[in-house]
Parts: sequence; C-alpha cells; structure tokens
Amino acid sequence: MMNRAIVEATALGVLLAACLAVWWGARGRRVLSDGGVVERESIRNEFDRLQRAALRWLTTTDHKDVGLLYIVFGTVAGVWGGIDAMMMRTELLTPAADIWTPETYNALFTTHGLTMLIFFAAPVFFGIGNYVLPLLLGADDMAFPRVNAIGFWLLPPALLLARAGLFIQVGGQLLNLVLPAEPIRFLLTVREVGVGWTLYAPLSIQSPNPQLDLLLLGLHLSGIATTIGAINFIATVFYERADDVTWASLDIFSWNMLVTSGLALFAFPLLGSAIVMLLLDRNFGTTFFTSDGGGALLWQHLFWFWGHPEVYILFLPATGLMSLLLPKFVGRKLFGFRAVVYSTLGLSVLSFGVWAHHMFVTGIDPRIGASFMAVSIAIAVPSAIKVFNWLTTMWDGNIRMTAPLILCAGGIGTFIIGGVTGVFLAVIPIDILYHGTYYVVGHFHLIVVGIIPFMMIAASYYWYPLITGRWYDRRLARFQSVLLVFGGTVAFMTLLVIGGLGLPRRQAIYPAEFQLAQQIATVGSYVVGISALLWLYNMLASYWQGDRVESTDPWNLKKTNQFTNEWQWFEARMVDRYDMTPTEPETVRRSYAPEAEAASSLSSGAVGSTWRIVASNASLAAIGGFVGTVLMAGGLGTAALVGVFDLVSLIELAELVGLPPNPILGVGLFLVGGTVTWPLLFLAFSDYLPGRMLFETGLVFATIISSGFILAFYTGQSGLALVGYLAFVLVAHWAYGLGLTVTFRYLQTRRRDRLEAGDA
Ligand code: HEM
Ligand SMILES: [Cu+2]
Repeated sequence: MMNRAIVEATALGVLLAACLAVWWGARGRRVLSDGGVVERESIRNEFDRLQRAALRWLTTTDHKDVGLLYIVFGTVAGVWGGIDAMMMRTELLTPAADIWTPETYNALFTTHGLTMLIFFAAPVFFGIGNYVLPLLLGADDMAFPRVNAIGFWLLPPALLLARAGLFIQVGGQLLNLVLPAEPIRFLLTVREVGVGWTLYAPLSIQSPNPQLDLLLLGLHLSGIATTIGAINFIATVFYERADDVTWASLDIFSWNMLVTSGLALFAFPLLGSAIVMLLLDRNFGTTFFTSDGGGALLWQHLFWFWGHPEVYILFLPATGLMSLLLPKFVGRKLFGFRAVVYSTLGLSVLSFGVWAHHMFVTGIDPRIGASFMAVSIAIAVPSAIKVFNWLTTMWDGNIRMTAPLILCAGGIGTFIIGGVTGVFLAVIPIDILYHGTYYVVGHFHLIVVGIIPFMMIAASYYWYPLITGRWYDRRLARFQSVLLVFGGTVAFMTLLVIGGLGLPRRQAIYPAEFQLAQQIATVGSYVVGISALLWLYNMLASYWQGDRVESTDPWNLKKTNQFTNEWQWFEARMVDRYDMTPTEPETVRRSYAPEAEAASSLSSGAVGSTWRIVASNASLAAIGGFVGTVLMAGGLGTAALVGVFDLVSLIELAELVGLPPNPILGVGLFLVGGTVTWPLLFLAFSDYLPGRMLFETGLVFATIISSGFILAFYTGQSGLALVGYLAFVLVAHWAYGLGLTVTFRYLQTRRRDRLEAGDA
C-alpha cells in the first residue's frame, strides 16, 4: 500500500514544476513579429525582473491583476483537488482497498470535495468577475480596490490552513528519516481530515485529529474572503456603472455575478457562525451539536442552509457565462433576455428554501419533508427556462465550431442530464432509494464538472486574446474541449448507472461485479484529467508563443452587433498601444440591450404602442389561423373519410381540457385553438427566428405541433391504418403551416406597402 501524503505532495510538486518549465521554455523561444526568436536574457537580468514582478503582483490593486491572481490561485487549488480525484478513481480500479487504505480514501473524498467547492470553483469565478465585470460595466475599477486585494490575499492562507495536514505529514515523515519518532510524534499523527466535506456531527466533534481545527479555521477565513468579494461586486454593479449602462442594458454576466454575490452575502456569515460553534464544541465543551444540546440534526440544518445556496453560488456564474458566450458563437442575441434574468433571480430565492432536501432520510417530519419536496421540484422551472432560452438562442444560428462553442453545447447537454437526475432526487421516495449511492455522485458531478469547469474554460478561450493579446492554439483547444466533454460524460454517466444499481458511495471497497463499470468511470476521469493538463499547457505556452492578435475585433463580433463593452475597451487599447486600425464598422450598437424590450418599459406612450402591436398581431394571427384551420380541416376530413382518423378524437379533445364529451365542443376547441393559440405562438417564434424563410419555419412549426397531436391522440391503430393516420396528420398540419405563412406573408406585405404609400 502506498503512502498517500508522499505521492500526493510529489504529484503536486511535479505538476507545478512542469508548469514552470513550460513557462520558462516558452518564454525562451518567444517569436518576434519579424519571425526571429528572442534570446533568453542573462540570469542576472532575469532575476531582477522576477523581483520586480513579485513586488508588483504582491501589492497590486488593479482589478485585472487581482482577477488573474484569483484565477491562478483557483487553478492551483483545482489541480490539487483534481489530484485527490485521480487518486480516488485510481483506488476504485480494483474492488479491494489495495492502493490506499480506506482511511486514506476517506481523507481523499473529504479534501477533494472541500478543495473543489471552496478553493477552486468560487475563486475562479470571482477572478473572471474581477477581470471582466468592470470592463463590461465601463467602470474604472472595482468599487473598493484595496479591499478587493485583501479579499484575495485571505485565500492562500485559508487554503494552506485547510490542507496543512498534507505538509505536516510529509514534513514529519521526512524528519523521521533523520530523527527518532518519539519527539515528532505529533507531526506523525496529523492526517488530512476524513470526515466528509459536510463535516457532520457527531463525527466532526469527536474526531481527535487536530488538523480538523485548522481546517475549520481555514474555512472560516475563506468565508470572510468570499463575503468581502461579494460586497465589492454588489457595490461595483450598483455604483460604478458607466452612464450609458442602465439596469435595462446591464449585461447578463454582470446580472449573474450580482445575484451570486447576494447569495454569498446571505449564506457565508451563516456558515461562519456554524463553524465557530463547531470549534467551540470541539475545544471548549459547549454542546451546540451534541446529543445533550442542539443535536447532530441542528448541524445539518445550518450546514445545508449554507450548502445548498453555495451550490448555486458556483452554478449561477457558469450560467451567466453561458448566456454571455453562446450568442457570440451562434451570431444571434440571447433569446428572452428578461426571462433569463428573472430565472436567475428565481433560482437565487428558491435556493434558500430547499436545504432540507439533503435531509430526507434523517427522519424529519414527513410534512416538512413534503413541503421541501414541492419547493425543490419547483426549482426545475427556472432551470428549464434557462435551458430553453439557450436552445432557442442556438436555433437557426450561424454556428461557429470553436472550442468555446463545443464547451457551451456540451455544457447544455450535461446540465440537462444533471438537472433532470436532480429532479428525481428531489422526490422523497426516489431519494430514499438513491441517497448515499453513486447516483448522487453522478448527478452532481454532471453539473460541477459538466457546466462549471466547461464554462470557465470556454471563458478562458474567449477572453484569451483580450487578456494576452495573443491567440491560444486553436486546434489543440478544440481537441481539448471534445476530450473534456467526452471524458466527463463517460465518467459521470457511468456513475449514474452504478448508483442506479445501488452501489453506496464513499467506500474504498466494493463488490467485484462493479469492477468493469468502475474502471470505465476511472478511464473517463483520466481523460478529464488529461484534457485539463492540455488546457493548462495551452494557456501557458501560448502566452509567449501564440499568434499575435491582428485585429481589434478578433472574434468578428461587429458583424453580428455583439461588440460588447469589454471588446470596445480592448479595441481602444490596441489602437493606442500598437497603432492598429479599428475594424469596420467603427461604431457599433451593443447587442445585449434588447431594443424591443426597452420599448415596453412602463411609460404611457410605450404601453400604448405595445397595445397596438398586440392588437395588430392578434388580428394577423386570427386571419392566418382561420385560413390554416380551414386547410387543415380539409386534410383531416379526407383522413376521416378514408377511415384513418377517428372523429372521436375531437370528443377527447373536449375532455382533455375538462369540458363535457361533446363533439360540437371538440370542433369548437379545434377551431379556437387553430385560429388563435397556434398562430400567436407561431408569430412569437418567427419573431425570434430571423433569417430563415417564413415558409420553412411554417413547415417546421407544423411538424412540431403535429408530433404533439399524434402523441396526444394516438388511438391505438396499427399497420396500414397507423401509417395512413401518421401521413394524414402530418399532411394536414403542413397544410395548416403553409396556410399560416402564406397568409402572414401576404398580409404583412400589404401592410408594409400601405405604410410606405402613407409615408410618401
Ligand atoms: C475529473 C474531475 C472529477 C472527478 C474524477 C471526481 C471524482 C470524485 C469522486 C470519485 C468522489 C467520491 C465519491 C464517493 O466516494 O462518494 C467525488 C466526490 C465529490 N466531488 Fe468530485 N470529481 C471531480 C471533479 C469535481 C469538481 C470540479 C467538484 C466541485 C466543483 C467536485 C466536487 C465533489 C464533491 C463535493 C464531492 C463529495 C465529497 C464527499 O462525498 O464528501 N468534484 N468526486
Ligand atoms: Cu440542495
């Protein structure tokens, strides 16, 4: 059995050394604009330069520098937590605990979970926020630049405290080579904590490991850091916006960072108090969480009242990046901007109301459980709104197969699977079945790996030219993205299956029949690990060797009117520094300030014009719908005559909406639906699908409703009757769709002609 501490410390050391080597090597072979290569300066000069750089980075308060510090720190923590993960998955290659001991495995899943959630995900998002938020807002800096730097500098000591066990253990073992064990017994007994990242009482009170106290202090410190950062984001969005950035034109990523910061502001002080209580219980004999005091359940309530919102603190910035990046790579503005903002707000409020879904199996009162189940399921609604808006944004877009797009599309996919499996877990009977199994691990990793790092990496590619003035290696990036999506899906879908078969998690030992599946999951994880290293390599090497950015609009965003504030800043800088000429057209409109929405703000004139639009759309819909419905009735009538369509369906239609089973009512509903509901929906959709011929859209639309119709009214035919039924339903709806579009086109053209005649 191997020594975990030595292996992990060595792996971490080797990786950091490799990064330094890549950096050193790439620096030495810098390419100049004339094609030549820079010689490395003398060691002496290099040393001076390093000294100056160190002083600069230690004292900087510039938001861009602080942002990079956060990102580098988060990346180091992510690598460390990732090594934990790889070590865990390595253990699980065999059913027995023959690579590490079970105690080591316990320590690994504890440090992995804590490092990833607290020291990797949140800091990286805070870093991205620090770098781009002021640029997006047109602000000079964050509201409190020095506080900002302090907020960051609390993190490294926090991480070192939380994970000091590893260094103490390695140090002890090294000393033991030269010293006898007795005087350094303390150093030899300290271990990284193995009680699980949720630190459940009573184990977390009784565990004698002193490292647990250091961990609690480290977590407390990180909570202070997060709160400071959150306050700064809130103040910045409120008070530092440029004059032309109003609430209505605030970009979607800033919205998400604002809401996230609000969540952190309410959640982290609570964690802080709970941690202090736990420390007191451990060291000073208080009884907050012991059985003669508040009890172990109290810890769980407090912990999850922080813990569930915390998950959203990590998740919301990722959705913000998705909403910001996706439109850039499909050339269309974000569909339903407002709905996306509202869904973010909705998620933030709901996320505080669902904590007890983590406690369904603790024997809480079933009535309490039931209400938590209801709220937890309700959270699916705002999440689904986001997904639908992303899908609709992509619909018909001009998709550019870049690395960020691959990650966005992959992220939507894994989020759908992760989210849907979460809805199942919110249902008490299912949770009782799957709680504590790998199903849970699969579910949340599809989100914490599926969308969070995907979007971080997508953002790193997207803004790489802006930050460094160079391009990353784009082929390598595409390869890396595909590898990441593939590896993540393989690893965590497999865990869903393993959990579905009932294997408990947090166990180093498992029955032999699961071996193959566990090995597949491990291979998937290694693929994720390799792709993370490729990303790291690309970032470091391209910083010195990447192609220089030649254009002030490297992503060609002006073409689709998406040249947002941060790129305008970039353009100004490139013109200033390198005398580049701005790309055409020089002035651009910001795309994420949806003009249509601005018009519907609540001034009286706007309301009047909104009503006019509604009224004219409604009449257009009614006429088009009537024509379409008549055509469709022809198709269905023929089907009824040849005997493949049963008129009983119309009676069922009435019953479906709760009316008496009367054929007349059914026909009435058919006419009303066909004349009003569908055409209005169609109008709403075609508004958002510019560029595609109305004609084609009509056919797609008709195909979609006919599929719904077929599912709803499938009457049990088989063989030829079924084929005839399908054919006629389809044809009838196509006739409907054509009727709609031709009528719309005709009426719209006539109206435009009339308007132009009036103007003239
Ligand atoms: C390649 C990437 C990753 C792999 C292979 C991986 C693997 C694992 C494994 C094997 C477990 C232990 C399951 C068990 O025995 O119960 C685990 C738990 C966990 N992981 Fe990951 N993980 C990865 C990335 C992440 C990320 C990015 C996050 C968060 C942002 C994360 C958060 C967690 C948490 C919170 C736990 C629960 C720890 C516990 O059971 O107490 N993981 N992961
Ligand atoms: Cu939860």
